[in-house]
Amino acid sequence: MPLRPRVVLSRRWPGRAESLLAEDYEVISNAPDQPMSASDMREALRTADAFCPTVTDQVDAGVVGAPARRARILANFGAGFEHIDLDAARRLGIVVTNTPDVLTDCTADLTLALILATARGVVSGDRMLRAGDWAGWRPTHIPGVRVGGKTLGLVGFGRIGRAVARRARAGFGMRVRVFGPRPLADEEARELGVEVCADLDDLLETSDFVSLHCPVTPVTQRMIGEPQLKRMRRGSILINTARGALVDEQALAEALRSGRLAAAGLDVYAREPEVSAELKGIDRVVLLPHLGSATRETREAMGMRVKENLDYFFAGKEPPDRVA
Ligand code: 8YV
Repeated sequence: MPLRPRVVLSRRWPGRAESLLAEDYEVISNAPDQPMSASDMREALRTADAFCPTVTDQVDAGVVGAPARRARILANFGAGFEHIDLDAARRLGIVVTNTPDVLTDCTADLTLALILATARGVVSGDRMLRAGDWAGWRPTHIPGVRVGGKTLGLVGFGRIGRAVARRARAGFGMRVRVFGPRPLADEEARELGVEVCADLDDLLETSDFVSLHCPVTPVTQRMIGEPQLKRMRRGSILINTARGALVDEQALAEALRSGRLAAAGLDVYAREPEVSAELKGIDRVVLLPHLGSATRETREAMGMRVKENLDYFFAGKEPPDRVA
């Protein structure tokens, strides 16, 4: 094992996380903080012992299979890892890790922020006031919808989905219905205070708010398309803090224009950082630039979680968050 393994970071990390990493590793940081090209990433794998990508890096088979590769671990800075070709990594015996848990609460908080923002005109009100269009209080101004007592449907019920359910129930008195790939025992559902839907259609047809909390896989890609949007209640709201590729964005724009959906709150997009001009043209959509985990505390914790995985790996032990 190298004395101070060389680690390449694909983007700048918060200063504190970079400094702590540098105590035990030779850290090659990305000073310009621009996304790395495929050839930059291949070079990183050729010259370093570990590479730490983020969601902005397409670590595909061409990158993973870089000739004369030295790196034996890809320690992702982030929970989602659909941008890494896990099969190629497995074939080549490269370990892949991620950073679950540490971003659960912040991503759940942002989900609630989008629920409230879309339901209560938080962004449109701000926009109107700054434009000088506020003529004063009146009973009919920006009538939002009440969140308490409404039904929230959670598609995917892992760590983040559960954290959203807790907040929505305890904080806002919402009824929570869930649908996910793993069966939920009746007792667990009772304990969590959620109702289990028979299938996705059942969830879509019975929810006032639908919020997505599942990873992108060949099965879930574009799982919310025109037929699914048509099943949603008239006047309902779609929230997505998971991945843009789960949604057919053109069909979503159409559902908003037709009035089937009252609003949408999005933090993620199919082709980031591009955002569809159609969606940008619709006022009732609140658009955020992928901020789910964007708190100082969480971004530092993500860096520390990457370090923990590297520490285990370079000590010859199984990293705690190994995904391949
Ligand atoms: C991260 C995320 O900041 O962790 C995830 O899956 O979506 C974000 O909150 C991003 O992925 C960093 O790689």
